[in-house]
Amino acid sequence: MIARPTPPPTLPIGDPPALATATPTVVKNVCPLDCPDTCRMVVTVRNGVATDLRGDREHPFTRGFLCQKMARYLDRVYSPDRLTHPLRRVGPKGPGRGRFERIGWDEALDLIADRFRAIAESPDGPEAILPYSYYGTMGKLQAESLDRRFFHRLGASMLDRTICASAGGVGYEYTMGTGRLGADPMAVVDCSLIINWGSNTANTNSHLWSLMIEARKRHGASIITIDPYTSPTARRSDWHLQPRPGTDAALALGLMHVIWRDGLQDQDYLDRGTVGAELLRDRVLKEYAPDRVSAITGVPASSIEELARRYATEHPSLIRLNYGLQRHGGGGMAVRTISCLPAIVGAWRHRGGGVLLSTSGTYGLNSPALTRPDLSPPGTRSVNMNRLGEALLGELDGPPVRALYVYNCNPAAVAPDQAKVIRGLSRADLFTVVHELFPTDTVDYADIVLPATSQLEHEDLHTSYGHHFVMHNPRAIAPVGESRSNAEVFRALAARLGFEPKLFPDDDTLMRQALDGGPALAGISLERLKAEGSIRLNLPEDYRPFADGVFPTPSGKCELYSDRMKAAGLDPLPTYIPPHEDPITKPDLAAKYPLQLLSPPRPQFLNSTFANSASHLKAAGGPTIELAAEDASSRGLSDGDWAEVFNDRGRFVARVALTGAVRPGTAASTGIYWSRLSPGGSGVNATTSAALTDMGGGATFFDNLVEVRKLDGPPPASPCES
Ligand SMILES: Nc1nc2c(c(=O)[nH]1)N[C@H]1C(S)=C(S)[C@@H](COP(=O)(O)OP(=O)(O)OC[C@H]3O[C@@H](n4cnc5c(=O)[nH]c(N)nc54)[C@H](O)[C@@H]3O)O[C@H]1N2
Ligand SMILES: Nc1nc2c(c(=O)[nH]1)N[C@H]1C(S)=C(S)[C@@H](COP(=O)(O)OP(=O)(O)OC[C@H]3O[C@@H](n4cnc5c(=O)[nH]c(N)nc54)[C@H](O)[C@@H]3O)O[C@H]1N2
Ligand SMILES: [Mo]
Repeated sequence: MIARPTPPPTLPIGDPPALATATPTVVKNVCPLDCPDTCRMVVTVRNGVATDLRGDREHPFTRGFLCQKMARYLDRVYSPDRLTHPLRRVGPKGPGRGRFERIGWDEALDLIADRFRAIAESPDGPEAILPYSYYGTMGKLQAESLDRRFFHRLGASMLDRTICASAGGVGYEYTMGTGRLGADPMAVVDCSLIINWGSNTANTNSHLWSLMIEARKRHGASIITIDPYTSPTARRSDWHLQPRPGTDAALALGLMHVIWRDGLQDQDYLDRGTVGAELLRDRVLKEYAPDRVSAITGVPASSIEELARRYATEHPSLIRLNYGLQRHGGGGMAVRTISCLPAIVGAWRHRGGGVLLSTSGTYGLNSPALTRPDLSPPGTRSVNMNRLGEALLGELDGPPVRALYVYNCNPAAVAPDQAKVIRGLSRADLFTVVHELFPTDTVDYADIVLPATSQLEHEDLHTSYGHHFVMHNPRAIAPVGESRSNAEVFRALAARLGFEPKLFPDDDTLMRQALDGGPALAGISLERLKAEGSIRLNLPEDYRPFADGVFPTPSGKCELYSDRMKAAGLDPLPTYIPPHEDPITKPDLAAKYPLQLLSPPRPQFLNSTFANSASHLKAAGGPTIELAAEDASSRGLSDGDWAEVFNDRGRFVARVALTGAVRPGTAASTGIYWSRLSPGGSGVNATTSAALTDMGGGATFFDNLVEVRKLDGPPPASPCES
């Protein structure tokens, strides 16, 4: 472990008197994780130390409980493994001990500013500097404000933040005219039929799940899950359909076939609220009969018939459409196709009915004012974050990447095609800055490490992509050690580079600029938000966004046929696009690598966050590879054996788990484990591909053919101990 910080963290350094009162105070914070639930937390602070943290009973969506990850957040805040002061590399890059030395903030910031200035003034110019971030925190101040302004003002390369939601966002937008509006999550309690489609709701959206359970208890709502993996959600559902990975669009088209064939469509809604219904009807009646769909998806034709009938007749119905099905070559088209379904049966008419992908578009926050894209010189290149390996190895157009600045992200563990990413990060001539709370896999490749504050140590403003409340996160405790927030660091770097101070104002000014947005925010001032903590947006009590059949598309209707898709060279009608690595369409590849590997997150982790925490690791266990019994026995593998999972891109080591959760031909390895703490020093992303989705430039993590073989001898050691 590098640079173990000195305990005791129970006495934070530099505790300002205002925060260190002897009587306990209660602070209401906001969970910062990249999760739709954006919970409100009640934190007790004694003598400047947070001693208790729990879910807020008074918050209508949090309803008094936290997930198993955040319930132990104080372990993280006060972990002895926290980075507590800046570090400079003194040895070679890669995991190992003693390769950093402590430096002061002034020295660290000077080193970064000097290097950035030198690169910007060189013939390569500022585009040779690449920011790399995702949503380690969702807070607007720490993830979408001064950071963006700083890199825009610098003229650095732009980053296309495509690792998670862009395929589905674009696909949904083609159909609906917006990627970010959907059914009201709070109204799921009123639904009769609930479909979790590519969504492990019980773990990844546990507060929505609790409302689903309430709908079942209150009035017998049916919970259905469509997932090739028997996730915890699938296990607890009333009905689980288990399609082959990446075939969801075909399944949706099969449902449409049955609905139209049997006259179960809502003709009035179709006439008023859609374009292209006749064309789509012709296609599905000709091409997507249940038998053919069954051959593609592996779902029995009788199940397709039954689901279609129930979906068309049991209202209100909600499809919780999430990310699992997006991470395949045809992921955008799959979301585009599924999001046509509610218009065909008129589900949008009903309270709680329709599709729920994201609610983030309801806010109308003034994002341009916060991020200032206008500061970026016209024509600045954009780098797709899924192609980090290629970018670092000089395989993309434009100047070489000479400096990388990573924050809110752990790309060495979470990005696809890990071996290539690591080769890129290992370049001795690459200047890498990593701003982090912990010594992650990415920190192992940093030249300068900066310690970051936790959510209790900085202020922030939060929206959500899974409910309709805007929230304020006050600072509850002083920064641990010398850690500083992202916003503070960008202010300091901007000052060193001589950028205009008015572009880098204080937190209150930024929050005011953000709140100066659309009608849903009217009357929500910063003062009011600070006083109340969490405020529901100005939306009608009975929020049903598309009940009247009006959509923000060019035609004003739900576009079952899309001219814009045609213009973009895509099929204007919903269709099925097989995965890039589909055993049916790629038999040669499948002969070598026959198993379709899914790698969704484990319930105890948030992507790679918490995967270094002893208590979370204890609950999670180590990396596993789940196989169908016959796929294991044909390879001589038994439960608990050590195995190597591999393809042409790379390999990782895991224990075989015969859980009965996958069908023959599919495998699952849930994560995301840190490579530096894993046997053999690599994780599941050593096998995943950097190929992109059909639209939105999204990641294809679950579109991944592999083979599995027994390890000879004991498992290799991990590079570092946890
Ligand atoms: N506990 C926990 N909660 C989280 C996260 C976490 O890491 N841990 N991550 C957060 C983030 S960043 C996100 S983006 C969301 C993700 O939220 P979800 O989308 O719910 O998460 P996943 O588990 O990635 O995928 C959901 C399910 O899709 C399945 N799946 C895979 N391929 C297919 C397919 O082709 N078709 C269908 N129908 N299903 C498929 C997977 O087996 C998985 O069970 O959750 C957020 N919440
Ligand atoms: N194989 C596979 N790969 C995946 C996925 C998958 O399901 N399977 N999921 C994908 C998805 S959905 C996503 S969203 C990405 C997520 O990938 P990442 O965005 O990298 O998410 P995390 O792994 O949670 O890492 C976030 C890091 O940010 C740090 N952090 C937290 N708060 C702050 C802060 O205030 N300041 C700074 N500077 N740092 C902070 C945390 O300590 C943590 O190390 O991973 C993707 N990768
Ligand atoms: Mo994500």
